[in-house]
Amino acid sequence: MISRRSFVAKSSLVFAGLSLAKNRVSNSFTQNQGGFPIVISTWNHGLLANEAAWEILVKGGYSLDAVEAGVRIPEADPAVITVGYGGIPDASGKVTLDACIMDEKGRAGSVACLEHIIHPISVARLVMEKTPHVMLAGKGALEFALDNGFKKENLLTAKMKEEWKKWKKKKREFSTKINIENQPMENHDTIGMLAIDKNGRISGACTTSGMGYKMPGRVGDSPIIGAGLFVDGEIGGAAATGTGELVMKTLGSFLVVEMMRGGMTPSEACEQAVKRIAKKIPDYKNHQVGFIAINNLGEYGSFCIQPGFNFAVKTDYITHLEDAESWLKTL
Ligand code: SD4
Repeated sequence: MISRRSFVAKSSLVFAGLSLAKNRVSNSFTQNQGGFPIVISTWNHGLLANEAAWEILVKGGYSLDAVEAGVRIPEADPAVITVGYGGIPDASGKVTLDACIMDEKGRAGSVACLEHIIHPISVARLVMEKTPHVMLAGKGALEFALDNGFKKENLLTAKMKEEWKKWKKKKREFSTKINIENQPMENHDTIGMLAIDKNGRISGACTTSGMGYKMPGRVGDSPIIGAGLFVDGEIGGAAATGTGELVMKTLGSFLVVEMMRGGMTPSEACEQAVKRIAKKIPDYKNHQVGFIAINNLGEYGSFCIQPGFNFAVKTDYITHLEDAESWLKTL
C-alpha cells in the first residue's frame, strides 16, 4: 500500500523530523500521497490521539477500535477543555457532551447532550452495536450508559467551574470564538478523527463538549451523522470542527464525501464544502469551520474558512501537524 507514497512524502519526513508538537508543515508537501494505515485528526490534540490510534493500526487492528481509542485520549484529558472531562460547561454550568462514530459498513452510533460520562465516544459505539437506533440524547443516553456499566462522574473540573463563575459574573453572551481551539488559555476543541487500517477499512469518530457556554440543551454538529462526521467505506470519510450550526445547515461532512464520490480529491472536496457554507450563510466570515477528509486510497486533505485550523497526520512516514488552507486567505 505504501508504494503510492512518493518521494515527496518521504522528504516531508526529513523536513519535519519526528518530534511531535514542533512539526508543522505546509500541506502542499504531503497531501494526497495515499497509502494506509493512516490516521488524521483535528487540532493539536490530534497528535496524541493519533498515537493511541496508531498503536492499534500498526498491529493490524480495526480502524473502528483505533478511532475510539484515539479520541478517548482528549476525552479523558482535563487540559483539553472542549472535549470530555474538563470541558467548558453550558451557560447553566453543566458539561454536556456530543459524540458519534461510524464504520466502513455504514454503521453509526451517536450521543447528544450527554452528562456525567467521560467517554461519550464509547457510549456512541454501544448505541451503534447494541441498539436498533443511531442516536440517544440527554437523560436516555445517560441511562443507557449507566445500564451498560459506565460510571457516573462529575465532568466539571474546579478550574472550569471558576471560569464559568467568572463568565457568569460578566454576564457575557454566548459567542463563537474563532480558533478558540489553539489559544493558550482556551486551547483545543472538537476532535474529529478518520483512520484506515491495514485492511483498507475506514472508520471515523467525533467528540466534543461543544461550544463553550452554549444554551442549555444546545446540540451541535458533532453527533449528527453527515454533519460532524460521515464515512462511506467505498469512498472515504470526512469530519468537521468549528461552529456546528454552519456545518449542520450544509450537512458538511456528507457533502465532502459526496464530492469525493464525484471524483474530487479530499482537499478539493473540503474546499467545496467550505465554499458552500460561504455561499449559503451570510455571516460565515464571523465563524470558523474546518474539514478534514480521507479517501479510500488513503489520500487526505483539509480546508477551512479562517486561517488557523490545523490537523494531525500519522502514517508510516509522517507524524506531524499540518495547517489547513483557508478560504478567507484566498479572497
Ligand atoms: C460544535 N463543532 O459543537 C462543535 C464545536 C467545535 O471548533 O468543533 N468547535 O458546534
